[in-house]
Amino acid sequence: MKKILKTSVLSNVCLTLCFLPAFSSFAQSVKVVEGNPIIKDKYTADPAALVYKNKVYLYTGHDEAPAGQERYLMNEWLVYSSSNLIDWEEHPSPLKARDFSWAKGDAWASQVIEKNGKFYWYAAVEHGRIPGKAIGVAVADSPIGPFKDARGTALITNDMTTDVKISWDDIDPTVFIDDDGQAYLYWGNSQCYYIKLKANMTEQDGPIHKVDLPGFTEAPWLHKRKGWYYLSYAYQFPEKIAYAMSRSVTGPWEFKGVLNEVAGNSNTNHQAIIDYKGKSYFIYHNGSIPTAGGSYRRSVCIDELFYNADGTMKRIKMTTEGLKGK
Ligand code: FUB
Repeated sequence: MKKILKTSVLSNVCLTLCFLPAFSSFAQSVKVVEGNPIIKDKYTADPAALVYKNKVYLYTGHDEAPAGQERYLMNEWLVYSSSNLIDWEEHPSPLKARDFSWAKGDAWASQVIEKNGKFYWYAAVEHGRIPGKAIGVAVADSPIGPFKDARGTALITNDMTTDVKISWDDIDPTVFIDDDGQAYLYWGNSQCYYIKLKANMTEQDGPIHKVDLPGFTEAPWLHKRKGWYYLSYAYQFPEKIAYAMSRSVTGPWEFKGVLNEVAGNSNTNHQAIIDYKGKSYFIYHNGSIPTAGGSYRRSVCIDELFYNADGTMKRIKMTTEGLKGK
């Protein structure tokens, strides 16, 4: 039987819960939280969110660097689900970097999308043989996994993109399926790239294209609303989030300026944008857990996102209260 805690009495408490037959997996706990950050018992980063069957699935990286270590230590991804964006249920880690047999580690940013009842997870990792970061694809029959490598090889490797002379330009995949069913993968650091995906979601269809965006650092996120395509991304460094708009998923993109300011004491910001139950939300990370929070021990937060009548987005107001009481 599922137990529910009263927020006012037992905040930040994990409970062992019941068996969830629908997904053939054990739910580990319910996070009863107040405000931002929304996950307080682990450091979480690089949020991606999926709305599926009236629930939101939140996929994050897991910052495991001990206090004082000023570099990323990320071995696995985490998944949480919620029906109200306040109470988050944690599920077992559905994917680790080393689940890609060709990868040697670094569970960096990722995104999951659903197509025809299957869930495709595009994730950046460090390649074991081809120097640099790479993007793999994992697949599952449920949004909480278990996920398995869908190809046995990387979809994108560093030697496929030679314009930028860094080894980490092939990171931060965002995936989007347009109204005609065509899927696109955007990604990049310093240079933004995109490809079309074949209908099987696991293969490249055609060449790699470059997208020129002012101040592009990394973390592209594509979404569409009322005939406008939005390409938001981490801008400059330390990162703000800026965005561009277009009438086509492949551009041309018109730069619209800053959407979110530097997120406190984190030099990265990494956003996801969703609509859920009639409202829009901006999900990002900062370093706001007081013990050792910072650029390498980050925490996922959610605040509301509002649009202007002309389709542009209003500047995000990052709050401590988050969605509590809304
Ligand atoms: O988490 C590792 C890297 O930090 C991500 O790939 C970037 O988006 C930044 O958040």
